[in-house]
Amino acid sequence: MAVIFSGIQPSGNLTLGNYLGALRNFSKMQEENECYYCVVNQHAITVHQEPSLLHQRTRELAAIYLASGLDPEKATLFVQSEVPQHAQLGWIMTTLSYVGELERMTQYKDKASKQGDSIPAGLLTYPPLMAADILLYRTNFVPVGEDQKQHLEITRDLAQRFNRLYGEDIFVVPEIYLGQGGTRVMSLQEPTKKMSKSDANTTATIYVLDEPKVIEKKIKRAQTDSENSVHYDVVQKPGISNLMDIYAALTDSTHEEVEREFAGQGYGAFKKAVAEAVIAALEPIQQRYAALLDATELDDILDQGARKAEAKAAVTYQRVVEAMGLYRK
Ligand code: AQP
Repeated sequence: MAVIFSGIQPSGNLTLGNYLGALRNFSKMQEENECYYCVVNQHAITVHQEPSLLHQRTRELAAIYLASGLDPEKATLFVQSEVPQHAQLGWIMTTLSYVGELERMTQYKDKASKQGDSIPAGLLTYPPLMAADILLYRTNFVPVGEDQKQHLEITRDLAQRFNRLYGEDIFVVPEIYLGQGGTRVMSLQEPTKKMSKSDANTTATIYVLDEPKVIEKKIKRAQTDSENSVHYDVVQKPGISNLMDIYAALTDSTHEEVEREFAGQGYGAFKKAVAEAVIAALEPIQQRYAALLDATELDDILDQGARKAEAKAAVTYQRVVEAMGLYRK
């Protein structure tokens, strides 16, 4: 069985980007693999989080994981801060990282540019913590969105660097798993920018928990162009191409098939179909989510998940500290 690890930050309400880029692959993978799925709250605090909101969103995100089909009998679901080896190994991976390679990360550059003169150091050291998350479980595949490719590359570099220095088989070098299409969902209002939970412009983002009427409205108002013809061209028609990506991902079709389906129809008909496809995917999740959020079962699942994750993480961490001479007796 291959080992799978992935995480999502409780840094805002989950978006359609998080769903298509990551979440929807998770439950598919649990059938035949050993899966670890994490609420990465220590990554979320690389920018300021209001404490009560962070607490609430941690629980909400866990409920969304389950509502989207994750089965705690098959996959391990846990909260990052409840497994101490993440922060411990994160520090070790930070000591192995070079400032230059961290400064080259586009996510760092994007997020740092919004922080004025006081850039939190955690934004820079986000990738070594992510590497630790993944490497602790001897992960083979990491299902993430295309935006995380660069972080996966650095994880692979750090694993190889560590193995060269301290012992060839301590870390497994993981592969990225992009799922079909390698979807990167873009903002509905600025389609050259990725759709993000932390985008202040809420009309640019479809949230997993948005009501159908809201979804319809946001898609209707999505930025397009004046051509009124559904064809794929990311440079000239980023808005319509983004909607085509979303529709293709949800209906398992290619861009050519989407173009054929909507040939001769204007953007109005196309947007209506996109909204219907999004609603059909999200409505069942929303219904299950409501029942899960307040159930004590959710705490039991997370308690048990943390214990299972720690049992595995502790084995890798012990090998790491022994290999490095980071122990006394
Ligand atoms: N727009 C996107 N398209 C495809 N995949 C996406 N992901 C995020 N946005 C898109 C994927 O969702 C997973 C979880 O992401 P994360 O919570 O770790 O952080 P992120 O990538 O920084 O996501 P956000 O929504 O943009 O959060 P904020 O605004 O807090 O930074 C990852 O697998 C990611 O690829």
